[in-house]
Amino acid sequence: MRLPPGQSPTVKWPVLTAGPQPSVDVARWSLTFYGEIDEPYALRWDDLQALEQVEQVSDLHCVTRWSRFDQALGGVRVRDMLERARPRAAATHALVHSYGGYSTNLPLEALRDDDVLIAHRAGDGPLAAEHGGPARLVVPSRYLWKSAKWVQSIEILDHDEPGFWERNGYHNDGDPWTEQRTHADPYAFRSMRRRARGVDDPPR
Ligand SMILES: Nc1nc2c(c(=O)[nH]1)N[C@H]1C(S)=C(S)[C@@H](COP(=O)(O)O)O[C@H]1N2
Ligand SMILES: [Mo]
Repeated sequence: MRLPPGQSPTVKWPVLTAGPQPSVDVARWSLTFYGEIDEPYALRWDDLQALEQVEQVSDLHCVTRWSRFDQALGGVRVRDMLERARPRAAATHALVHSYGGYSTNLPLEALRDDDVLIAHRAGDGPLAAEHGGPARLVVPSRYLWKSAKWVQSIEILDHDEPGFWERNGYHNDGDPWTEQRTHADPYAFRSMRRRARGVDDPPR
C-alpha cells in the first residue's frame, strides 16, 4: 500500500507556498548548522556539491490530500551533515529555517532516516525555484509541510519548538499513515507550549 488514507494520487507536482516565494541565488546561498552542537558550521554551494551525493525516488504526501509517487530527487543526506555537527547529548529536536522566514520542527531521529535529503535536483534537472530550489529539505516520512523549501539553517535544540504551520494548527508530527493532519486538541497543544515557557493554563 503506497497511498496513505485520505490521499489521492496526482501526476503533476502542485506548488504550495505560504506567502511570497523568496529568490535565492547560489552565489549567496549557505546552509548553517547551529545550536546544541559541538561543531557549528556553514556550507556554501560548492561545499554542498563536494559532499557525497545520493539519488533516490520518493513518494511525497501533502496534507491538502495529494500524493505524488516516484519523484526522483538528488542531494545530500542530512544524517551525514548532522554527524559532522556533533549534536550534544541534550540535543533532541531541530527547527529548520528557510529563506523568507518559513520554519518547521522535527525530532533529530526523523532527520537521520536514510531518505532525508537536502535536495538540489529533481527529475533530471536542478530543483525548480518554485519547489524550493536551489535546495530544500525532503522528509518523505512526514506530510510535505515538514519538507522546508529554500532551506537556510538547521537549529539543533534540547527541546521541541513548533515551526510555522505547527503553530498555526497543523499537527506537531505529521505522519501521513495515521493522518496526523491537524492538532486533534489545540488546547492541549497550546498547553504544552505554555508549560515549556512556565506559564499557567487559562481556564478551558
Ligand atoms: N519555505 C517554505 N517551505 C515550504 C512551504 C512554504 O510555504 N515555504 N510550504 C510547505 C508545504 S505546506 C508543502 S505542501 C510543500 C509543498 O512543496 P511543493 O510546492 O514543492 O509541492 O512545501 C512545504 N515547504
Ligand atoms: Mo502543505
